[in-house]
Amino acid sequence: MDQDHDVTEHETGHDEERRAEPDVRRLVVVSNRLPVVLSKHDRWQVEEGSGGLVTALAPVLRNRGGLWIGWPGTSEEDGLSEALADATEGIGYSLIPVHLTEQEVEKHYRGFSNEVVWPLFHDLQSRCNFDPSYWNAYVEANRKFARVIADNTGPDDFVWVHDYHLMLVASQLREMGVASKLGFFLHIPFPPLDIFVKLPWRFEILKALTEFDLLGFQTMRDRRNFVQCLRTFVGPAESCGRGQVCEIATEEKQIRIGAFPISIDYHAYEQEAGSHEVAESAWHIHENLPERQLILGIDRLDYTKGIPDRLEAFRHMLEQHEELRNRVTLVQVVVPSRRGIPGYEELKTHIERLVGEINGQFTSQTGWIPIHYIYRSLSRYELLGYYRTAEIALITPLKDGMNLVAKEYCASSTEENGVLILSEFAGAAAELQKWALLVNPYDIVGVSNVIYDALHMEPGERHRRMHRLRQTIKKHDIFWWVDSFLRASIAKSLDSFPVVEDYVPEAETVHHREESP
Ligand code: GDG
Repeated sequence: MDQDHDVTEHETGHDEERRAEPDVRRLVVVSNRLPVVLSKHDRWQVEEGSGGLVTALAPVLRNRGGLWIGWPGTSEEDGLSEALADATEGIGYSLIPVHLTEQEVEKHYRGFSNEVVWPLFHDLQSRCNFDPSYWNAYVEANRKFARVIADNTGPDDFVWVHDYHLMLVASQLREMGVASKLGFFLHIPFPPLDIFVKLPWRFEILKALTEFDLLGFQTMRDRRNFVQCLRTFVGPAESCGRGQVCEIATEEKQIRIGAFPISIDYHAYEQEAGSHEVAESAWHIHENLPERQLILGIDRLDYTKGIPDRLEAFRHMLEQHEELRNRVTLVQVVVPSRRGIPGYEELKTHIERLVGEINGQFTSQTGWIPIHYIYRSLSRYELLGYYRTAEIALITPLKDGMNLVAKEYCASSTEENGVLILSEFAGAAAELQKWALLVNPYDIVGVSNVIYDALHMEPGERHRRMHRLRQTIKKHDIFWWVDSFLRASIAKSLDSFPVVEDYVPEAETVHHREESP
């Protein structure tokens, strides 16, 4: 496993600041989805989302003329552009929609993004559906994004594109004559050569990625995989530079490639975990599960998260250690996700069958039920209540770009008595390996043994480990992440985007431009 991700201050790019770079006026963020929650009653209501990315990027966009470009999450266009333009005033940056038809969403988002790239990049090639019509839709949808970017940005803007849905955008922008600086961050892993090689469009994707000026990956392992694929399919590529960011030169181009492990708003989690509402939620959880150690699993419904293997490991532990029955409860939260994509409904059925079997096997006369299964999204207070209450977090993805739940659990463990059990194959393991208990999620006996060890860990050791985990995450939080990406790409730090005095939202102008062909 990858042991080599250790970012030091020196490597994060104070040198970057010294590079002479053109002055960048505005930040333009592009992601598959706009960071808003839309609902329609008589008219559209637009609420700003609350994810980590929004929290981190909003301050750089707000009142600085920033733009966020993305699909609004609906194919219904009536009145939507106006509603988004109105929302701009409230949130302080422009929301610019990329309209996709139902057919495009089907083939670009559900098809190519989630039935080809998602499984392949998580090393699960047997789950891929390499339907050629998905590729055509992916190219077309990326072109639509590129068109909207080209129409709404100028040469002084820095365009930061996010994730695997939009890997072709830079090459299409260059074809359209856009010369602005372009950065890209991949939130999911980049697979090793022998897996990537299976992709029928491997050459096109690699070539397109090299049109970005900076490519960001979650870990050194992902970065290394990318460079190896580049050398194999695009040709000799010289690399130079040590540490987090390196330069790589192909025959045609020079690009910067870096590892930037994404993180969370540590202080927000720490503070909220101590709030009255969270304390109340934690109290209710304890009240219903008295005198038991709580093990927590929280995941989107996804086959990459390793939920069935985790349930089997828990079953194995209860089989081996009768004395733990009645004394330990696994709370498994599964958040509904990607409805309509093949495999997800079957996974849900599989998980629910396993939960039923295990509960049927062990539920006792005293009323103890080994697994509390929750299939819905928790409110923020509930989520933090579970983070604060659980003695152990059991996070065992088969592969994961980073896994933010692991970091959120630690930030919320304000009493520093929780134990983090973490898959070797989560990106977070590279940073947290020294203080988490690492497991191979495929090894059911091994995971079962580690759960047993965690349940019996001395308070002193729990505290020591959790303290170090929290320090690591605190030091490299989401603001550090944005900062190091911006420094590496445009030699600017988070707070060097000037607030525009007398800022007037561009809602009107943006709206008209977006409507133009
Ligand atoms: C992708 C990559 C990478 C979960 N349940 C509830 C809830 N959540 C929130 C968590 C966390 C987020 O969802 C899940 O983030 P993860 O990082 O764990 O996983 P992915 O969704 O797969 O994200 C991943 C990430 O991008 C960022 O780069 O780390 O590897 O796959 O923030 O808190 N939130 C609420 N209720 C829930 O029930 N409110």
